[in-house]
Amino acid sequence: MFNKVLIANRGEIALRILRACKQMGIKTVAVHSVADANLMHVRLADESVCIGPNQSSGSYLNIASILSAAELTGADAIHPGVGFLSENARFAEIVQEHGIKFIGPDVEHLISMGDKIIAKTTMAKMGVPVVIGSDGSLESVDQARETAERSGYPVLFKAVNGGGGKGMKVANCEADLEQAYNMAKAEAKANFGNDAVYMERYLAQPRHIEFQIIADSYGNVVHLGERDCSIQRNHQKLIEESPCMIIDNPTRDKITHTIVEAVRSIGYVGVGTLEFLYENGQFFFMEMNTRLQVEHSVSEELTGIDIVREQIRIAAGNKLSFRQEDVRFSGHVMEFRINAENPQSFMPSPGRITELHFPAGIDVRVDSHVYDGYVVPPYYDSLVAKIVVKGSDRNECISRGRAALDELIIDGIQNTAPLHRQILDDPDFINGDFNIHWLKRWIDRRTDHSVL
Ligand code: MV4
Repeated sequence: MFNKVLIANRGEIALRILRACKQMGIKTVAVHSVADANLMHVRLADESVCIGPNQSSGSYLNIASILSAAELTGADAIHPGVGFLSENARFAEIVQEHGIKFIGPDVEHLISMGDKIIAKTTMAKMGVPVVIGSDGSLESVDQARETAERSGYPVLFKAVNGGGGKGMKVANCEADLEQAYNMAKAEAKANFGNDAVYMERYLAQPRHIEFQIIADSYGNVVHLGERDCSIQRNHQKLIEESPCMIIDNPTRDKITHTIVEAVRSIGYVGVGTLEFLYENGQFFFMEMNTRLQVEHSVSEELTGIDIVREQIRIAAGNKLSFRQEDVRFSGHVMEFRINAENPQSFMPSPGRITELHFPAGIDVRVDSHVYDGYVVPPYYDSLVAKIVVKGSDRNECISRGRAALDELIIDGIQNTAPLHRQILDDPDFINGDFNIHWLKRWIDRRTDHSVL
């Protein structure tokens, strides 16, 4: 096992990783920006190093600075957490070249799954269902027209180097095609410096469902079920839940079997997530996240498995500590992301927390780094807490969610808890009648009413 792990991240996830290390008897190094000297995990770590200025570009994204800290403290592994350098193949490569273990997959898989076309082609070859569309990037508008004819309208253009939905353009019919193609190319060029685009059939009302997998270096691959992440706004997830209430067991068994075999075939090692769109009873693979995710807590509560601990054990060359048959999925879990934002306008709301009380009780978990008097800095992601609740079924889970949100007190800054509380009373949400566009429409409707 590792002797000392450097945590190259901040906030709640850095604290989550620190807790796993402490429980495993591993020493910890916290690295932080100037603004983050007062973070809870910095205080709890065995050692800490300031790695740069407030802006992430000079600190949490500063490869040289992080490596110096690792060398200085004699860390034998680096956990990159989520975001920042967690999927950066160059970082992983440099870390390994310094004889330090990168707690994540091989560089090869960071590269292949980091390329959306390669990821899609690879998964399709392994039998994972993908959206029909072009084979790789499009060479001309004529090729786009032929592909659209074959796939069926509506179609969607996506930037090869894109991300976060930027530069996506829908063409509903042949008359729209040329303009959509040209606009997609122009936006791709402007945003990503590469005008290459590809095409997929457009799914109008899908849910976003992702599957958690864990693979060790001995060919053992297990899944921890799915998370329905459809409640999102501008590609920021607000609520995640498991299980997805509209998937039945035969459907789940079929897709998880395919995923596990695909992950084994490509020789992937580590934790990962396969993201799908789900519409009319069918799954379509979108991309693979080759890292720990913020919403991993949902799957942990559903299964009782410590995903971060397993991730660290696997990186150290150990076998998975359980088999698929040992995994028990019990009850229903929801995670509410509490952000330091105005719950109406979603404007960031940094500042000092003047009073703080977190909910607790049976099956109520709060993942948070903040404390009474903590100052939320304006420089980073505004996530301040994840409230994760479990019930024996979805209704009990919702009831516990309402009670937990009612109990939460965060004074001094605005936060998104009131929004979550309202969603939990919405009939569509309660009935499971939603898709990836539901929250935007719900907010627009609510805003219209409050003007009147
Ligand atoms: C799609 C789609 C509909 N049809 N692909 C947006 C970001 C990128 N990761 C995938 N995205 C989408 N791809 C096809 N063929 C709709 C989206 C999409 C979306 C996906 C997941 C979560 C939120 C979303 C919000 C808008 C659009």
